Amino acid sequence: MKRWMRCPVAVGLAMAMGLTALLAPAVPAAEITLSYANFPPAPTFPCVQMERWKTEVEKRTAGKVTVNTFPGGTLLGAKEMMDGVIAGQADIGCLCMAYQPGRFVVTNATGLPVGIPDARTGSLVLLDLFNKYQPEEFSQVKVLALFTTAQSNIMSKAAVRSLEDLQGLSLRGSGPAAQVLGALGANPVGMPMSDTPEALQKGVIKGLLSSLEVMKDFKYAETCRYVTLIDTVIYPFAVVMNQARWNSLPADVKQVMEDLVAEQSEWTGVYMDNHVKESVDWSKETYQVEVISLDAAEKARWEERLRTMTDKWIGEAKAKGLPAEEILADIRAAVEKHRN
Ligand code: DTR
Repeated sequence: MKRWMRCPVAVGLAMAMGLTALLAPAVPAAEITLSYANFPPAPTFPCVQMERWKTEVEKRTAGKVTVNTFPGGTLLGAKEMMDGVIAGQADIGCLCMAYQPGRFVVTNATGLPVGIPDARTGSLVLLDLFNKYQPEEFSQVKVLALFTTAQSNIMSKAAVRSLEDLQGLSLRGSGPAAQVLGALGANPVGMPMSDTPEALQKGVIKGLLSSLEVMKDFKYAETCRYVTLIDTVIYPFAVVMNQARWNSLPADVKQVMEDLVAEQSEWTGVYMDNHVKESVDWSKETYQVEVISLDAAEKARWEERLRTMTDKWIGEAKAKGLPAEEILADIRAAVEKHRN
């Protein structure tokens, strides 16, 4: 008999351990580990949707897949996301397509003033558009989700009540939103959202044009005490996966992710729409933010200024051999189809 077997405590312990091992549910160690990069800080909507996707994938694959998330640009920054994923620096990445207007011409058409009323509708429109046109710029990745922000509005340190108040005002906006600012006579300052808090702090910009959930998530309400409702363009986002990594996944895991594409896209839109409302209420209560609405005559003046933006995009798209008018007609039809 081995020495430890003579000790009843040790024998009891060994038996208990054996029993525990037998009774323990068979939780397989994760066979697949995926890295998921994101550019803004953890509490913001692109990261909230990332954590939701991680939770669902881990649950639905019963522990076979583990997703390690990297918010705040810790793995890839805003503008290196697509190339970083293609190069395999991250398996998955979340990118704002408006930050690279010339690269994502088809999907960025959703960022024109085409009347997308909310993020849920925008997300479903974007998905339809992608499925129909399968743009070339995504040929090296697998798309896992597509969603948009809610409409953009002005957040500013000083009140903007008319077009005159906006002239020459340095406001931050990227891609189509920067074009909106330019057309309205503001001084557009282009930068990703992740660089905006510092620029606002330093006074380089006097406000921004974006969806209003950022008033709470980035605490912009602390510095921007005015919101001017203009309900203009949305920003489109994509979540993409390295193609070789996708190809290497077993069929059952792929199926879980395929099933999630439309679900996750719509979930994110709905989350965004609800969160915008919470953020505006929070900003009014916490910082007495004033929400300014334009009257019909003033609004008409603003809209008039935006007419040329779509024409400019049509020219660019046609130069790339894209069926520009058809794309716009498809977007407008999809808005009517998905609108609540
Ligand atoms: N409106 C776009 C995208 C955007 C909206 N909310 C967030 C939060 C975190 C990152 C990006 C965004 C923008 O202004 O960049």
